[in-house]
Amino acid sequence: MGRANGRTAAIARAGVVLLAGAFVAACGDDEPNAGPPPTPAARSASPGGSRPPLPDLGSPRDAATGLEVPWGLAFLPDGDALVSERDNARVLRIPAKGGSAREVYRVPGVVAQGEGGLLGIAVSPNYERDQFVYAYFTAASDNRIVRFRLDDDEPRVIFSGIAKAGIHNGGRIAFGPDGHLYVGTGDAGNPDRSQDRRSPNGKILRLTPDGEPAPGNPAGGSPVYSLGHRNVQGLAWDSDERLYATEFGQNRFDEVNVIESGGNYGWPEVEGEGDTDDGRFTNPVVVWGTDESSPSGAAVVGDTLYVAALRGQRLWTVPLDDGKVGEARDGFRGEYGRLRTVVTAPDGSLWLATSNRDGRGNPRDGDDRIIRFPAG
Ligand SMILES: [Ca+2]
Repeated sequence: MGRANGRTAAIARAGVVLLAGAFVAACGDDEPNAGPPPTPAARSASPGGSRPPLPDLGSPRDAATGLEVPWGLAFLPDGDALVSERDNARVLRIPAKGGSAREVYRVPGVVAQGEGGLLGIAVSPNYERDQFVYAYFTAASDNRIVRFRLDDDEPRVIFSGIAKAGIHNGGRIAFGPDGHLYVGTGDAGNPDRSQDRRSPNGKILRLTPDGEPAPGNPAGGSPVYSLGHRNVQGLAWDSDERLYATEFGQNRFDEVNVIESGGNYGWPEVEGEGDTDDGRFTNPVVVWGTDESSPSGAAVVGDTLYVAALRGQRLWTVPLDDGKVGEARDGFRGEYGRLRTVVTAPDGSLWLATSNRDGRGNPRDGDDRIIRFPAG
């Protein structure tokens, strides 16, 4: 499937760049409360009853407060949430019906430094049968992925050797609709890794639930699914099983990419939209100025992509239409501070995690928090 979305995407980019120009001065990290009131997302105008209702962004409720740098968020089949805390390596369980979060696991061997620590978390799609939980974390020597049961002391390392650094550790993991585990990694400060097909850094990896290269990957026996990424921390699929990934830019442009198997997304040759070198590189479908976004988490509900922005301190809402994107709109600008993660729950609600205790934010009372927006 090609990127037949040029015109719409170009319009979206024009809109976003315009927004960027207007708001850059007011919305840096130093002014977390700047900006007008949040803009609730428009309800889906899609005809037909098959689309799930969009979450009601006008009805926020705290699902958990008093957290410390929540990073990964995933749901158990009963609707309870698991959240990982970056710096203290805890996994907490948040009851679906409300109530306080309680520690259910602590991942051994986590070395939290800079942006590294306990990062993404995922729940096995066969959890009712195998009870497996997956976590991506920064260890003493590398970034790695482990699998464990909540009542099991010893996690099993299923993938290791992802270079680590104080920055650009990637860390998002999520099971795709094909049942394989997708992993967003970063260049760990060495951009050359992103174009090196032998390196797991600066890639999206696709693994079996046992951590092996998934069958059907572009190069047999390789975990690499796509390359040329700088630092991927958001992964989400639409109803047609298209994968969207968010990525931090360096100085100028953050990106949303539609990920194709074997695609090369340009870093470090290209940041944002640029010369594709006769089709060798794939351009993003959305670009933002880094002040506007620094996009970490991503989620899709129906035909809408939500992106949680750290430095931009807002929730982006991007309409999707059969692989094309409409104009991105933002909400909650500065209201909750830095936003790390956004995930759709089994009941259709949208959960949003702050990151104000990560050393770059201004914590409010109750931070960090996870905010739940009910299905509309
Ligand atoms: Ca790119």
